Amino acid sequence: MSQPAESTPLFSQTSLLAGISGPRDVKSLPAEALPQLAQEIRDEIIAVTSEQGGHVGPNLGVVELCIGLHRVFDSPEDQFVFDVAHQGYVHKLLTGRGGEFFRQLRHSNGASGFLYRAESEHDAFGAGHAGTALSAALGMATARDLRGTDEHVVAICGDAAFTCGVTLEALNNVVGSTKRLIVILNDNEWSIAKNVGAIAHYLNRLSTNPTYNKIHHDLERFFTSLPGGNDMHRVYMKWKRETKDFFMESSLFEKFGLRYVGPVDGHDQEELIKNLEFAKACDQPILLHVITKKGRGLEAAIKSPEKFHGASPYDPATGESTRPADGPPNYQDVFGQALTRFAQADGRVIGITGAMPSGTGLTHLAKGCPRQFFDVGIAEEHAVLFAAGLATKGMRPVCAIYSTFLQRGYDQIIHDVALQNLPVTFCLDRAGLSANDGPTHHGLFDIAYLRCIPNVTVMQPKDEDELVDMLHTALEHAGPAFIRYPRGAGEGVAIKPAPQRLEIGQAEVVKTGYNLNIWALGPMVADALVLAAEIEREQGITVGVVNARFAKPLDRELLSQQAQSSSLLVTMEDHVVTGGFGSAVLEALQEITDACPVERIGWPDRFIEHGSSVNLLRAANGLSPEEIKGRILQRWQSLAHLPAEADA
Ligand SMILES: Cc1ncc(C[n+]2csc(CCOP(=O)(O)OP(=O)(O)O)c2C)c(N)n1
Repeated sequence: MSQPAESTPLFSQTSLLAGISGPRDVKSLPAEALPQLAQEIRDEIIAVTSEQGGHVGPNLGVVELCIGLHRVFDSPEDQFVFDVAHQGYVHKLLTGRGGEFFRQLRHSNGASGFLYRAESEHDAFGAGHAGTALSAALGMATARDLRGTDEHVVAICGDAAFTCGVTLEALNNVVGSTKRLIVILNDNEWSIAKNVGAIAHYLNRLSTNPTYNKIHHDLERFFTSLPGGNDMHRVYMKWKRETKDFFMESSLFEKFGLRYVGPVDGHDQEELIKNLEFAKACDQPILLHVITKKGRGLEAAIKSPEKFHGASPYDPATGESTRPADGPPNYQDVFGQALTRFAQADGRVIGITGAMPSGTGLTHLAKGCPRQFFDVGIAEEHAVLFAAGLATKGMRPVCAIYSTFLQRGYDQIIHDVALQNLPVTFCLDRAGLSANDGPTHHGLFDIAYLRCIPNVTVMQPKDEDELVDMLHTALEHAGPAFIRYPRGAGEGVAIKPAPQRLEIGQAEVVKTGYNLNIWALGPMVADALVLAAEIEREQGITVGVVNARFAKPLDRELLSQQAQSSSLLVTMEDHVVTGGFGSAVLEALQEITDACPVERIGWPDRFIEHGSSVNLLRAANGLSPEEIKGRILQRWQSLAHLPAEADA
């Protein structure tokens, strides 16, 4: 494969990138300038991500591809649908979102780390979850056909997108939906970790055995170039079908009705543009198989593709993190290590991840108990159903899936796990805010979408030691159990040598109060203790704090006792208020007693943007400690007719 001019821009000493305010500027550059543009884009991505963190590897790999797309097609009339959309930085830089906006990538007021329809008319479709591009693009192409317009629709999918069921569902529907659709398969062999499964092996065979494809592609091109080319091509394809691939095996994609072209070197700009032109002229759905190198242009990223898929700030020279975590261990590592201990002690314990071994902490299990570890690819529906099957045979499966991605497995949770009351444990990392990533990644809905399901237990630990207790409890429990916990570091508490089995549905009083009591879930317990101490100091009101532990089942006995004796109950959760833990408390109280008012503290009923930090986003959404205190006191004062503590 040819190398781009990576270290010595030849065309000009002045910045080409600075002169790009939109796709028209990309088109107006002479072809000889494109290597320099590619180099400048890589430099900018490295400069910005080394400061802010972000998806380094995926973006460095698609520089030539995105330049090619903007040279050949006309965005926004032609529409690019990027799968996951974590590789959208180059597209952003070429569509007027460079400069300071890009330098503030993933920060409040800066560019989102994903594509976002509200951010630009060039973002034809927003994303953050994998596997959505092909279906969405097919919908757009079909709408175009029905409306009688003639723009191009291009889906850009990574190789791991083809491990998603939804991508395969879309593939199954291409024939019969539209006659014109361009699919770019951006194949770098990596998901976040190495891509897994039979399709990954198949793509690997296709890309490492280019001879067959080349002969086939050359023949196709030859027939297309003859007078009446498209007719000749159709005759050739018909012949190929009728000989039942006797002479030449069709690619998998051809069996789904897409013309297959590739593999194409995704860093050879000229070749890439030629192939994109060819795809543009094609009068049937076409898949262009483009081979790219994740992290191209940054040695550290090429050496460690998994670390540099999404990296925290780093030193570009060494690849070392410039903000090493020196605080308490992350929840994900505490979970991964504890699960490994449980799995070592009990061969029935199985860990399952949907393509996120490092993010979920399951790399610990993969190392410690490889036979009890399964990476099923980006296939959350399958992960849940696979776990259900394992559970029917007496195994104790644990699905480690981020809160937001478990949304994919919802029907399987209800229909396959809960309805059959199977003992599957779900560990939902990133429950709460995932600040820099934004709305596609915040885990703010899981309590609401889970607590309405019969048979399930939903819990959240106040710290990492309680997480281990909860995992132990869930593994001993006879039905489905969900444990949610936040991104990042724990509270810094020691892990007990032997875990404690918790009583399901029993809360813990961590501070005794009088007639104002806060019921907090998860890390909100620590916040509630600080708040309680402040209110006591400033207002002389004794405030109790309960570690709720369970969003379902609730501790109705304690709730009932406190409802009788309290003037106000406050609930605090890192979740939307709508349908969340506070709503569960309200519903329960309505059945127990009408007497006790409840103030619910949680995220408001709107999608929360990306932002520089959780604290900034809290402040922007009325959830700073001061505002929470203000709300509680205001509510308390509105209840002034109730006996004050000293008078009672
Ligand atoms: C439903 C869902 N599950 C998991 C993820 C986490 N995730 C983000 S990117 C990614 C891998 C994507 O690989 P690929 O599509 O090949 O693109 P590449 O990064 O290699 O360019 C995964 C698993 C996700 N975004 N969505």
